[in-house]
Amino acid sequence: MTLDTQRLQKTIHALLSTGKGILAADESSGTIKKRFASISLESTAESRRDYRDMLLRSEGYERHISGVILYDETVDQMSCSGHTFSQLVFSRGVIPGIKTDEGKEEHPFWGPQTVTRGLKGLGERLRAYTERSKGTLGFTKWRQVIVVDPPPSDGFLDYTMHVMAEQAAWSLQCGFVPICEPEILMDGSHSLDQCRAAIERTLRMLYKCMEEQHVDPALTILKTNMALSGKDALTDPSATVATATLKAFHHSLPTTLPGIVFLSGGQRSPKATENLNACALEAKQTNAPWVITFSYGRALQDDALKLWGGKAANVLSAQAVFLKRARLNGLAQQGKYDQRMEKE
Ligand code: 5MM
Repeated sequence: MTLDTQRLQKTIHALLSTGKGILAADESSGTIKKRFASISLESTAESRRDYRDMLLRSEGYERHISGVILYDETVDQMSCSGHTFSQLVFSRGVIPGIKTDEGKEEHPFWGPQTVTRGLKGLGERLRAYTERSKGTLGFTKWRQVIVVDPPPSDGFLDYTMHVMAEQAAWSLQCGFVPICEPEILMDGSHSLDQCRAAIERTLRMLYKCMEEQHVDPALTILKTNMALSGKDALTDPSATVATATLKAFHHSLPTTLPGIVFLSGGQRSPKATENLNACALEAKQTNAPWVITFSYGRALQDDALKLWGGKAANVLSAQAVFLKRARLNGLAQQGKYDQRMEKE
């Protein structure tokens, strides 16, 4: 198989540009319904279009955002700009990508762990995405969630990371940079150290599976979480988070991996920014060979969603809040964020 390595590397380089990160706007139908319920808005094709229109037509977001992860419906949905969303994003010099997993399913014996589905017919779906987006999509994203306590079994990690590696292989073959997202969940009352151990075990397994399937990590991006205590203990100091997170990465990641993009996982927006800043500084101090940046969903969107509230009259103020979060995270990516900036 011959890969278009040059195109893949160009996409990786653009996605990992200094001062920029990725917007995760790939909420599935069930998730966006929940998000809209929090502002008492019904989730319809029209309300979803209006919401994504608000975000993706913000003036100047391309200064801080290098890529946007889209959901199936959004790829060729018409935005109010008269272009499809994938074309709209692309026209701003931002790379659109697509969530390729089809969500999680219970396994008869592995509960509470669940297994991500979506491999069946993936090659065909990817080729269709190229057509549907008129060739604008540059990357894919596949997410597997992992519960920390009780700890995942080796068999579960082996199976799910093999599936993740296989979707990466299909993505590369179809010309997309695979963003692989093992998300160690914050839910529960586990300690930060239990989380760190789960990150290390999962990532070691992921790159072992990639090796077995001839997937070159240099052509992929990792999306994962920081080492954090469970949601019941959200007071972890940023410096502790950064030390544990980078330690886990140094113990488990290949040096050829180009970059890591963090998910926010339920952290409050300013905390996610503060922790990213600490991780960026720790990465420099420990000579980490990877670019480290953000690929937040909630931590970029929460404030804007609340302010928008489904009302056209609030679009400009919601866009301003979204831009502020994107800008502050862009600064945090460079280790230049200060909490006082929240008040500016
Ligand atoms: C935006 O949320 C994404 C979609 O989740 P579902 O498939 O459950 O609807 C999710 O994949 C997202 O890309 C990551 O979890 C990062 O989002 P957060 O909110 O954790 O930063």
